Amino acid sequence: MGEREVLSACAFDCPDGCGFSYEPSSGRLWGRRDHPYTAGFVCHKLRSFFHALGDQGRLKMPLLRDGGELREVSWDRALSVLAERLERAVQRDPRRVLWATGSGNVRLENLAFDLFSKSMGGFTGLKGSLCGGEGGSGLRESYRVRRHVPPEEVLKSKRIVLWGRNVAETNPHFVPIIARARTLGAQVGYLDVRPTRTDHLADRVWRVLPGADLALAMYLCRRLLDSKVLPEGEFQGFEDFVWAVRGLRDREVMAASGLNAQELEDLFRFVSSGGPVSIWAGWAIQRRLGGDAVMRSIDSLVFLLGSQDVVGGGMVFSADDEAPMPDGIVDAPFGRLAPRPSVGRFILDAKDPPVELVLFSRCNPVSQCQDASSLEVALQGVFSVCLDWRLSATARRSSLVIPVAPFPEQPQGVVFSYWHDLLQLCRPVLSGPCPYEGEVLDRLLEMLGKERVVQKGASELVRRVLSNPGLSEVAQGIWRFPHPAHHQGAFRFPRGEELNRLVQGSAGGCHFQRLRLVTPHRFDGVNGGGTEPWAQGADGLWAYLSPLQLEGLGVSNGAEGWLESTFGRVKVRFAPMDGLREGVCVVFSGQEGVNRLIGPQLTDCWNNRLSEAWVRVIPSS
Ligand SMILES: Nc1nc2c(c(=O)[nH]1)N[C@H]1C(S)=C(S)[C@@H](COP(=O)(O)OP(=O)(O)OC[C@H]3O[C@@H](n4cnc5c(=O)[nH]c(N)nc54)[C@H](O)[C@@H]3O)O[C@H]1N2
Ligand SMILES: Nc1nc2c(c(=O)[nH]1)N[C@H]1C(S)=C(S)[C@@H](COP(=O)(O)OP(=O)(O)OC[C@H]3O[C@@H](n4cnc5c(=O)[nH]c(N)nc54)[C@H](O)[C@@H]3O)O[C@H]1N2
Ligand code: SF4
Ligand SMILES: [Mo]
Repeated sequence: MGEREVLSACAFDCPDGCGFSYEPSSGRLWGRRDHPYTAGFVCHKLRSFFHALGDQGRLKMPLLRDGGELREVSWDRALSVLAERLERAVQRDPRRVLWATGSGNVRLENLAFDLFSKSMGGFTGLKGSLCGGEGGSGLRESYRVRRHVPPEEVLKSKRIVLWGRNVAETNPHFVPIIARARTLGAQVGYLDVRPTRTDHLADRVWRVLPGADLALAMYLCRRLLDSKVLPEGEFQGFEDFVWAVRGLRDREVMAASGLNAQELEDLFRFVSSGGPVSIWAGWAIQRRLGGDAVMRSIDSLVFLLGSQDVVGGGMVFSADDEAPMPDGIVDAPFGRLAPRPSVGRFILDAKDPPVELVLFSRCNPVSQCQDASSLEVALQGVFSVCLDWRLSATARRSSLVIPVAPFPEQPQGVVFSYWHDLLQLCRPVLSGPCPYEGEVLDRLLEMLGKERVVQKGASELVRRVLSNPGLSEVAQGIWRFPHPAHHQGAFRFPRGEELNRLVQGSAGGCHFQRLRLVTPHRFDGVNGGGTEPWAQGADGLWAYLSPLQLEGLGVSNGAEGWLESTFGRVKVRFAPMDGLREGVCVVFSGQEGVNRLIGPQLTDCWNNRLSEAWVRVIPSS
């Protein structure tokens, strides 16, 4: 250990939750070896980020739009413009201010920033998720309390199913654990719509059509029931569920999944030939109407397999990352709620009162929210302020940009993983040119004659999180969090009527001349905060189709053209992707423009439907 080495943790929105060491004198960065999951390495994304933070071109001063252009202004000017706008809006109605947040960093104490809204009388806040909210709420219905499945339990699995979960690219520290499970005899199956690096980790890969998952899970349940498997343990709603799965025909499953009879048979044999079975589900499969039912059907499959609450078995999605949050720090901070996934539509339509000022913090919705076309229009009609450490797509369209310190330059805080169970200190390892966001908000409160409550609230939150008596120390600044070790309550099957309605709606291959748009997360960036040149739009957007489909459309590799949907049109270049099915078009997310193609429709709980999009190819003539 070097003398001046600082221990910290990565606060990116990434399941791995790595612990790292940083040596400021040499700029050396490495993964903590005493962190049970980091195993001594951190990924390229964190390295590129540190590189970008040291960049000369980094945003250091506020920018204010003046005659159409963003121009550098002094801190005093930026803050007084903002304070004046805030005062004016709040005097009329605090709900005229929209406080839009995201997952640019996942430090728990960010929650205390909502105290800013509360102090100002309650802005309009956001509700609903761009990420795993829909699937998460579904899985909470299955059991009264869900158990946490530690990743290392796969070492006890006989079958590991990566169901639309691209671990090799989005959860890299899972790779060595799964590889070890294979040496211990586990078989790995992978269901995805396109080839990925995770293919190399799997014994069997099923290439399915987008949206196939509900029909597939119901089919597998039916096959188990046909072979006279009966559920064990306490359960509810079984007969209704059986009625729904028995009503699903094989040809409907084949049409929905693109798999033939033999492939379906292989998949059934794979999951049913001996447990424990652990199924690790990804995010794209639940970003749709009924995403909760998709997850509950896979959960039902695991239940029927007898692999719930068994070491090495389980249905695992996102671990409960809100579990360590103490109550009573920030109660009812908002006067009104707007849907996070389609915030642009809300700004355009809001009345009583309308939105006149938008504050973006830790989010890049112009790139990441669905219905981005509407947001781009909406931002032309309101005063918007973007707090970010860099000039994101959203910052570039805002009226005022306030540069703030990114997580390695922030005061001590805490991060928690949605994959493993470690709570970690996230320490300041660098000093930078910009203030902490908490300080900016407190300054504004002070300018408006109010008490500085934000940073105090953040420290109190950290103190309360760390005073949880259930924590056990693993290493310096790392604790295990006491997640439930067992499910509690009877297993509740999903409602048959809803399953039937959803599966009928999702069945069927391609619409005439339309392709299903798939927008996966990139290997080389985190969401819409990527620091690589591609994420800044340097390379333009690439749309991938099956080689045969490209040929059929008369489009050559590298040719320019357009993708068009009901909601927008974007310029792309086309390329073939081997192994992609016909009727599918892949454009990576995390880049400005992609989400212009996706519409505003939400699920019942205001979660996103990012996985439900259709596009048409328009070749350049
Ligand atoms: N490198 C990297 N890592 C990340 C992130 C990142 O941006 N980059 N983001 C982080 C975040 S916020 C999240 S939520 C997670 C997401 O982690 P993942 O869930 O692994 O990533 P996704 O790209 O959402 O979807 C996973 C896979 O589902 C496939 N897929 C799409 N539609 C369907 C479908 O209908 N059925 C099936 N079976 N498969 C389908 C996609 O092709 C993709 O390979 O990753 C986290 N880690
Ligand atoms: N089409 C499509 N769209 C998607 C997805 C998809 O798969 N397909 N995935 C969705 C998912 S899973 C997620 S989680 C969302 C994520 O979308 P968002 O919630 O918008 O989060 P990020 O894209 O990570 O954007 C983070 C922004 O915060 C900034 N930032 C980073 N650290 C800080 C900080 O400390 N302070 C401040 N003020 N800013 C900071 C970054 O520079 C970046 O501009 O995107 C969703 N959008
Ligand atoms: S982005 Fe994820 S894998 Fe990379 S260092 Fe951070 S937590 Fe680890
Ligand atoms: Mo996410």
